[in-house]
Amino acid sequence: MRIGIVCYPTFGGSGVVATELGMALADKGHEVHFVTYNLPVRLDFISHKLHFHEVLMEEYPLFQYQPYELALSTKLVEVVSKYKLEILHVHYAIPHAYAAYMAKMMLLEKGIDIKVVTTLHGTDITLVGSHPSYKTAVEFSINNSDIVTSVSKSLKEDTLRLFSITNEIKVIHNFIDTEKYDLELQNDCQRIAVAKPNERILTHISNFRPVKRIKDVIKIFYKVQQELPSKLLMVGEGPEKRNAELQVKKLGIEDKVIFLGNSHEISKILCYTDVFLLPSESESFGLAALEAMAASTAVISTNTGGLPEVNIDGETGYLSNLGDCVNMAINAISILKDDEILMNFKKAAKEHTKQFCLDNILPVYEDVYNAALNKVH
Ligand code: GMT
Repeated sequence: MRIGIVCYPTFGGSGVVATELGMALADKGHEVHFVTYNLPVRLDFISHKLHFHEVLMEEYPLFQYQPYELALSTKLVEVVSKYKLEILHVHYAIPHAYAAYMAKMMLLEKGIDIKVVTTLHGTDITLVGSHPSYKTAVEFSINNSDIVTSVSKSLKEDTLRLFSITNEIKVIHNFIDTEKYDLELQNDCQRIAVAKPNERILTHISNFRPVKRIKDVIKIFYKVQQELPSKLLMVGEGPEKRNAELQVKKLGIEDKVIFLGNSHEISKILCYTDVFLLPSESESFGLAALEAMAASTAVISTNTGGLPEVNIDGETGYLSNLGDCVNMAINAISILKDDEILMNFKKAAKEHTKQFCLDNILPVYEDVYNAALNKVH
């Protein structure tokens, strides 16, 4: 198949899923064209079946905000026509589903019937999409996509609750290339570079936005390090990072918290992590938690959104109510205080990721593309 993928090219979860999916499809022989404003951060040009088309913006003094959807839909018309694409798979509804709909309409005028698959990822529905400034257009683009998928049951329920949806929504969980993490675990993990042999390692990875509750990450770790020798690795960049650094300084734990910034070496960092902290306010799925689990890491998270579909309470880690840092710290300590308990949680976490492995999920997306191609309006 010839497939166009539209996504954010940044470190956010939707861009990661879109990129990993595109690379896997190309590996399987499909022709994949990424259309976005920058090269996606996880894109590895390992296949001649992978192409990248940059959406270029024109500066003009009149524009306070540049019309990205206009440039994107124009580029989509060009790429679909030139490379005879059959499917446009857009990740994150805003503004991608809207731009894809506009491209579809323009292409119909040229006699081309491009099929649009929209995957909802989370904040495009829960935080941003349902805002009165965007809601009507987001609802319209969801209802007018050929096929709509969401990355969790919880996100599907949120979408049905927040919008008037007339289209079907198919749940396809996010996935992981488990082999990549298996390989890393077999290698020497370089744990010694970040912690002493008697110290436990806790990690948080995100884009440090308010929804991730970075303050809670530090609060939980503060309690853990009072009980057990430990280190906290903070991976990522974003608006809450400066406050987190100040909080760490104020608490006097600067020697125990390491801020690593954005990283392309997530599997290497996770391979020596004992517990992953994700106390998010909302999380449609929690791809970072799944990545941690694939690296045999127990997860301490909130029970919000789709997290209970990924992290199984008392088995792969623990779930707590939003903001209950005391409970999250108690849970983390209960896992970390004993080698055997820790080992059991790590094993269970790894085992649980098998159902999310790439080989299971990829054919589901291929079926979705075939269903879209067979759709007649
Ligand atoms: O908030 C992020 O970390 C980025 C955001 C995105 O859309 O890029 O993530 C959302 O999509 C991920 C991939 O499907 C999910 O794993 C995240 O849970 C979801 N984030 C939220 O719902 C807050």
